[in-house]
Amino acid sequence: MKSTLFALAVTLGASIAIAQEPSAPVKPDADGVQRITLTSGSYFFKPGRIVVKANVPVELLASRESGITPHNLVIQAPEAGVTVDQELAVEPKKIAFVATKPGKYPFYCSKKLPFMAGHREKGMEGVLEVVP
Ligand SMILES: [Cu+2]
Repeated sequence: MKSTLFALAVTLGASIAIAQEPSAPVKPDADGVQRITLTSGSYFFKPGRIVVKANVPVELLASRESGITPHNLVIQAPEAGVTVDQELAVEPKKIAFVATKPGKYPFYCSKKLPFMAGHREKGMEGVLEVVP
């Protein structure tokens, strides 16, 4: 019985994880903007994968968990017209861009203390997937 429950919990957990990592682009709002809420903390971004349509405006509502550890959001994809370097706060910040070129671009936190692994290495990295 216990193992059945455990298997069920694992299955549920897996389907929830899949639900959080969509492969279809975000549905734009009525005003045509693709809005995505992105949260972060030590050491993750959620969701870890963002799928958007090219040449459609994107608005990320990005924030971080409360706490003293600073985090930021960096996307260096000038070839797709996207360059983001923003400090994240508990209060969500609106980050707007239009990705012009399909492809997969990493987003990450560039915070790092001397002699320590950076936040990106610790897991604060995700993928911005731009589809045609
Ligand atoms: Cu960080």
